[in-house]
Amino acid sequence: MRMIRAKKIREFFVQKAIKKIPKIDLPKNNGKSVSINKNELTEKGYTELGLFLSSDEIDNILQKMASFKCFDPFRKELGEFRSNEIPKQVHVANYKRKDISVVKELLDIANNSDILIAVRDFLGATPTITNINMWWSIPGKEEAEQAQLFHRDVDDYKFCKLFVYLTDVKMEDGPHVYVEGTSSSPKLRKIKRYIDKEIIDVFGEKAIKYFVKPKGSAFLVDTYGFHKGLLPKQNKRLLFQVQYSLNPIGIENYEPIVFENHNYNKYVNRLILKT
Ligand SMILES: O=C(O)CCC(=O)C(=O)O
Ligand SMILES: [Fe+2]
Repeated sequence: MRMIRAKKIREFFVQKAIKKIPKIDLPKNNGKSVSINKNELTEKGYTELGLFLSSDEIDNILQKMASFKCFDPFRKELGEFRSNEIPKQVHVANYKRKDISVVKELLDIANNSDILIAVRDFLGATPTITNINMWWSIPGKEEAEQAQLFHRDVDDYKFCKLFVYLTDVKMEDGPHVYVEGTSSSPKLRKIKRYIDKEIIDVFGEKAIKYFVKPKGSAFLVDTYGFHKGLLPKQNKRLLFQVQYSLNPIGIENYEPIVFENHNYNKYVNRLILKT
């Protein structure tokens, strides 16, 4: 049975990893200023950044993404398809990292100074962008699958994810769901997908937070704590996500792309952008 490590052991590995990470002066004044409560990220496991993108900024991003195809990471045999021709079996339709990584507006978000500084303080070391992702969650499915069921992410000893909604997300549109306080809880250490009852029995219904928010809203989440994307019933949800970690994620196959004349920090971006 695969288990997550006890808190003290995890903390030991975090400190060991931190010692090897170069201390870097992160670029200042990159992008808009945003106030971030990093203590809340540590204590509750999430913190909200409020309305981060305007409708016009989102439209511009969608226009730039329009020519890119999607794929279902759990049904690779379906191949690639456009976002307006998603096969009916598909629960989540992801864009490819190499396509997302050419959109400057998205790299700007990932490299926002205030976000990088808050994440550095949370991690205790210079962050590495270990994933940059965007996907549609599709309504009308019978049953939740994969990340639509409660789980902990176990990608590294310490990491967090930035979520930015690119569509309005009401309760019927598959909000992100987080169980408050579970990023520091040693309970339920077996690595598996959990049904709602198992989570409620241990943490209580009140700990469950639904991110019902308008498009443009952003939040940082320590997804080592329990979370899921609720199966959407009504509308499809588009999410942009950036993952920040201490170390590269073992199972990822990184193919950094060439991006001319950027001012982003080379170390932070080394897995996605060629130096
Ligand atoms: O779709 C969501 O809201 C959650 C997805 C998830 O499990 C993750 O990003 O780690
Ligand atoms: Fe997850």
